[in-house]
Amino acid sequence: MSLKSYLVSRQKMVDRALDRFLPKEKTKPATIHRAMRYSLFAGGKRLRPILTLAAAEACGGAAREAIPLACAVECVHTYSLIHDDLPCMDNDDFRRGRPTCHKVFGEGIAVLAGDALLTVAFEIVAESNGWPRHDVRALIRELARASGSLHLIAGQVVDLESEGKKLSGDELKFIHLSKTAALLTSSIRLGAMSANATPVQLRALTTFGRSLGLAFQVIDDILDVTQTSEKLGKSAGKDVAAQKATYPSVFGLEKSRAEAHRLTKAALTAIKPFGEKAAMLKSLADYLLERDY
Ligand code: GRG
Repeated sequence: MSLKSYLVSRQKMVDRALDRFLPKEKTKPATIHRAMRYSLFAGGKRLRPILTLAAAEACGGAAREAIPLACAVECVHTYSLIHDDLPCMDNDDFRRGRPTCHKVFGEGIAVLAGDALLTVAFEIVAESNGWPRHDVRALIRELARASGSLHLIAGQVVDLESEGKKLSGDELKFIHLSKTAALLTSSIRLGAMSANATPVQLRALTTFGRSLGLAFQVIDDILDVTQTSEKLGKSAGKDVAAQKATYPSVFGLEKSRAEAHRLTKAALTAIKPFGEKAAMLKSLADYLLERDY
């Protein structure tokens, strides 16, 4: 299967399942369910849930077994975007090609829509059966750690506290590892866990996820300076305007591009032992690197 058909088929699978897991728009109180669905179905790339499915397949599992975990990860990701866009955080008006949640529903409902998406993510994971090597507790712990104050929230805190400050390369890497790579790595690990992955498989995919997650953020930083808002579906040039430390601002564009290549290569080396079963993970990593910049 070509990467394009894979992406389309897996996006549809994820969207259908998300629609089943989320309360319907008219469920009372309708405002909150409309707001949750507004952001969740706003046209995200579904990168993280697709990585969950591809990792399950790389470990010999079936995408349908991994679907609840894939949906849970997308709910956490969407919550983080809604909260990140709030005026008290990054203050953004535009996300996934449309006005941000708080612009449409107001700040109070946007905060609650984020809270509700984070909560429903754990409800979805809790409903899965678990697997012999990875029980439901392990799955919940995995997602909780990636989303908590040592990872996703840690990255956001340091990011908030660093605005306008000059950061070292290590400080920048900490933000990127926490804010981006942790949830992306967990998406992959959860997929592997749904295929009853061995410790060796899990370790290899963790290395893959960490390098891919960092590469993804370096590329995202590059795109923020090289692309238009229209193309990105979110406000371009925001990092520069907010005097945020980014890979290009700390290391320059050329070094950032070289780093994205190096990290992608490291990611690909980690999944070599999976052979053909990891073909989609490999294509996805290549595709992310070659995003139009
Ligand atoms: C509010 C706890 C909390 C965390 C916010 C996600 C995040 C942390 C901030 C958003 C800004 C940012 C640059 C995050 C890094 C991760 C990233 C590049 C998110 C965008 O992911 P994509 O491109 O988005 O996969 P779509 O819309 O396609 O899902």
